[in-house]
Parts: sequence; C-alpha cells; structure tokens
Amino acid sequence: MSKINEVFEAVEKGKVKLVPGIVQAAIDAGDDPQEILNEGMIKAMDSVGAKFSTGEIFVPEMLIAARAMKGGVDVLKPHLAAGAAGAAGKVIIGTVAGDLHDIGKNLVAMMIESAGFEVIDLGVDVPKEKFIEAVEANPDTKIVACSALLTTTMPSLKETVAAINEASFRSNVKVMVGGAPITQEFADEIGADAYTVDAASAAKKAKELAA
Ligand code: B1M
Repeated sequence: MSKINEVFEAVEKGKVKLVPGIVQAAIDAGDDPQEILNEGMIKAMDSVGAKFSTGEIFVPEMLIAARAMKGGVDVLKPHLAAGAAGAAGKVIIGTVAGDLHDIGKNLVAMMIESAGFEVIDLGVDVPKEKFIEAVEANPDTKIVACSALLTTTMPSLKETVAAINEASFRSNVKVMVGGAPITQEFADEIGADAYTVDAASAAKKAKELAA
C-alpha cells in the first residue's frame, strides 16, 4: 500500500526524526520517488503555508516542517538524481537577497545537477554583487539561476537580473528565474531569459539553454 499519505503527514507535522525512515519505507514499498516528492512533501509544504496564512501555525512550525522536508529530500536524492556530473556545463544558483527560502532552490539545483551540470550553489540571501562575482570567478558559467519565494523579494530578483544584464559577460550566460510568486510575464518584464514553474522543468530548460 502507498505510503505517500504518511510522508505528507510526517512532513506537515514536522516529524524531523521520523521523515527519513518514512520516505525510505515509501521507496521500499514501491512508491514513485517523484510522486513522493510532489504528492507527499511539496503538498505538505503547501498545506503548511496555507495554515500559516490563516494563523493556525507560526514561523517556528514552518521552519520545523522545512527541516523535516530536507531530511526526506536527502533520502530521495539518489532516487531522483542520476546524471553525468559536470558534462553539460556550469550553473550558478542562489536565492536572492532578503530571501531565506531554500528548499525549492535546492530541488532546482539537484535536478539541474542530475541533468549533467556542475552546480555552484551560493545559498540564500545572495546579494546581486555575489552573483556577479561568482560568474566573474567562473567565466565558463553557462547559466545563472535565481530563486525568489516572497512577493517582497521580487524587486530583489529584478535588481539581480538587471545587474547581470549590465555585466560585461551577459552575452555568455543565460539567466533563469523561478519561485512561487514569479510568472513568465514578470520574467519577461525584468529581462530574464527563461522562467520555469518547477525543478523538473528548470532542468529541462537548462539543457535547452546550454545546448
Ligand atoms: Co515562508 N513564506 N516565510 N518560510 N514559507 C512562504 C513562501 C509563504 C507563501 C507562506 C504563506 O504565507 N502562505 C509566504 C510568502 C507570501 C508572499 O510573499 N506572497 C511566506 C512568508 C510570509 C514568510 C515570512 C515573511 C514569514 C515571517 O517571518 N513572518 C518569512 C520570510 C523570511 C525570509 O525569507 N526573509 C518566512 C520564513 C520561512 C521559514 C524560514 C520559516 C521557512 C523556509 C525554510 C527554508 O526554506 N529553509 C518557510 C517556509 C517553509 C515556507 C513555505 C511553508 C514552504 C516553502 C517551501 O519550501 N515550499 C511557504 C509556503 C508554500 O510554499 N506553499 C512559505 C516547497 C518548495 C519545494 O516549493 O520553494 O515554491 P518552492 O519551490 C518550487 C517552485 O517555486 C520552483 O521549483 C520548486 C518545486 O519544484 N522554484 C523554481 C523555486 N525556485 C526556482 C528557481 C527556478 C525555477 C523554479 O529557476 C531558477
């Protein structure tokens, strides 16, 4: 019997210690790893977000759920990612300044890595200057990928893309953006080369852009 509901509940309730074992049990029971991620973990985080919006839970609970999800992703990683590391080129990724959300960014990094890229992850709350410096230090970079999860950090994403668009290396790199509040329209408006809705489509798009 599918164990995806158990994954959902354990992540939603922030059962940090239990999640890795439950995810492993789901894999052992034959559940599809992509489904464990989408239907178990990401849906649980959506539920956590909805409960936060209605004041049912607060930041500490969101943080614990995030920790629980990370433990589950660690177990899933070898089952989701399987690529020839580095062969497709270099990608620099980070969550923009002012934004501390990293689960989506980490999933994008993981999927891009599994598509054969070498990923340099700058982490969260990354100032635009740090993106620029990272590309300058890695002139063979093919893609800069920026994540933003808050409506309040959309301006920060805009500034980051503007800085990259003004940099001397601009014609050598492609800029990808994403995150829950981002849309294709916003990506076009700020001058990014590509927007994708999730980690799997980000990896697919990265392949196309680097070809
Ligand atoms: Co925050 N948070 N949070 N939070 N948090 C959201 C985003 C929110 C929607 C919750 C809500 O109110 N419903 C809301 C934003 C509202 C808005 O802006 N419209 C919110 C808020 C308000 C806040 C604070 C302001 C709360 C406060 O302090 N009062 C605060 C801000 C802190 C800051 O960043 N400066 C805050 C803090 C936090 C925690 C630190 C507690 C924690 C993050 C921990 C961590 O990441 N290590 C947290 C969490 C866990 C969430 C929710 C519940 C879950 C986020 C998540 O990991 N989702 C979130 C609600 C929600 O998302 N439903 C919420 C799962 C993840 C897989 O999805 O990140 O969307 P996501 O990534 C997706 C796609 O977006 C896409 O691919 C991924 C899936 O494949 N994607 C890309 C992401 N980046 C991409 C890049 C690409 C392409 C695709 O190309 C480059």
